[in-house]
Amino acid sequence: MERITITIEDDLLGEFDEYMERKGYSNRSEGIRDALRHMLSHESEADDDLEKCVGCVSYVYNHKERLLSSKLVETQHHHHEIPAATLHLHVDADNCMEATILSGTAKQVKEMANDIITETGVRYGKLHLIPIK
Ligand code: NI
Repeated sequence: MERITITIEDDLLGEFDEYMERKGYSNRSEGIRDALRHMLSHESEADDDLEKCVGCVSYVYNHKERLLSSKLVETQHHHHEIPAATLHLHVDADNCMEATILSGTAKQVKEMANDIITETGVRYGKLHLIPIK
């Protein structure tokens, strides 16, 4: 581990400190390391489709919507070569939230996540892609 010195405007540092306090970081170094990891993982998303990755795709949907639940299961079977595990939460009488964890190349993970997110009736779909090095 190396020690570095950085220069930051007071306003930006103030905002960063408030953010860290809200999130519960105990020191600036850990907050800055996480910010860098976040920045670099987003950068590599577009970089190399063959890179080994894990991903978490989260989304909300209405399970009473015709055929949607079975379409989502169908999507997972269609991509059965990609290891996946889904956590399901019954949010209220109508809505479900799912978080599906995927493992594969960046291209595979992005394609499967995209098939889920773009299904009609799936809302707030978002993929968190994490490169494994
Ligand atoms: Ni449910």
